[in-house]
Amino acid sequence: MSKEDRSVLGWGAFAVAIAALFVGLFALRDDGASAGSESAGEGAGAAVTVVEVTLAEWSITPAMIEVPSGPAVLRVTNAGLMVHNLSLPSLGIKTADLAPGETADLDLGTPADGNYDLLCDIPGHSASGMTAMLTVGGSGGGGDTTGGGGAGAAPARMDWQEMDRMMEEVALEFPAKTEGHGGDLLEPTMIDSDGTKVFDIVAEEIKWEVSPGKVVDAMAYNGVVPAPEIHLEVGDRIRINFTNKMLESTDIHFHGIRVPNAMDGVDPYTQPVVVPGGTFVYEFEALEPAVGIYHSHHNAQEQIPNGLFGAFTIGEMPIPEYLKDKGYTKVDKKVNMVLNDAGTIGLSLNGKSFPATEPYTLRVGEVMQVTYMNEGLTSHPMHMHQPLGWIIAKDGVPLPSPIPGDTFNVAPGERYTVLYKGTDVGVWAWHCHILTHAESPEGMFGMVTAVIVEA
Ligand SMILES: [Cu+2]
Repeated sequence: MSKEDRSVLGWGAFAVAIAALFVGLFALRDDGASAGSESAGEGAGAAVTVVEVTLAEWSITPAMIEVPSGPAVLRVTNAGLMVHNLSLPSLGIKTADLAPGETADLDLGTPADGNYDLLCDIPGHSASGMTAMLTVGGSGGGGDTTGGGGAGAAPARMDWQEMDRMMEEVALEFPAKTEGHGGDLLEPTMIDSDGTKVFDIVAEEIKWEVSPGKVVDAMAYNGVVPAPEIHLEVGDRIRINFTNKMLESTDIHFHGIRVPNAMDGVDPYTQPVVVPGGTFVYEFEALEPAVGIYHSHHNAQEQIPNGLFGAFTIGEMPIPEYLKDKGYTKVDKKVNMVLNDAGTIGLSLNGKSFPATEPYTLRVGEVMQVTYMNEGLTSHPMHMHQPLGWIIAKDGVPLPSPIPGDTFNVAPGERYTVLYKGTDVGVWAWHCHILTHAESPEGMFGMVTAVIVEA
């Protein structure tokens, strides 16, 4: 009783659906005469109904689609800014993931009369509102006679006990176990005789479990999302032996790291593209402290959200004197939190969606340094219920004086380094405050975790 209950039947949407239906039918008559004649022997009812469907953040328009009995095609256009698809789970069919501006036909064949849920199955998107309902053969030709059915079709409200039960069920799963853990520190494969730290990085297409049972086609460096963190000290030399084992070309850009132009990873300008099976060697010196990211710079709007990102840090961000005076004398725990909202992985913290996100523990008086890194396509105001945070660095540049807050808005590409000191005991929620990135009528999901402060 979930999806249909959430879709709202507005008469406007209904009219749009009907209009789209007729446009589709006429279009078919215009160009489909010869194709139609092939199946003319099948007689009446063989005409294919074509309905235009538009995807965007966070809607499927029209939300109520009605087609007569018989063969039907949904012509799906992604008018949004992110990758979306249109899935009809009960028939096991869906479009490919559509980039912004792309159109694809979803051939329904000849579906049985009845109601079908439609949704974008990219994680988080249906919960954010990308659902619709398809009715086949429901009202037939006589629109007026459905008046009686209209009462039944009115959006029923989910009963509150059911809502509470689903929310509690998800909440109690946290922290749920899933396969794979990303973001751990990467050890050099070897140290060269001249002291150069050598790392091997392999880009591969993998299966990644985002939340319990939700396994997606991801792209990953060294098999995990986020990629393992590369950490250097100022003055270190680094050599990265990079191999592309994916089925498409790629390269690596060192976002926020000072490198020679030839190492900037922007094919075809600074290097040749690394084709499937190809390799490239990145080599440079760590010149100054940095809080950066390494990620793809090729088909990046897909490759990055699908998983090709990892932290790249050099040296440490200093604790401002102002905070030292307030008892922030040393960092006891360091956390990178990579934010994502798109691609196959979708709304997630460090490659996992609630309840599979990682909780963090902190004792009263201990200081946790968190670096938010946004590798998604939209901003995320990250909110911790307790304790208060202080921004000490923006994009790896120490601030002259720290900025306090309980919510820090992190735009795509930005990194904020924040200090939190354990203050009041408890399990404190920690989530993105764009609420559709964190909650749904079926419970919390996506960009939610917790910090557990112990005595
Ligand atoms: Cu968000």
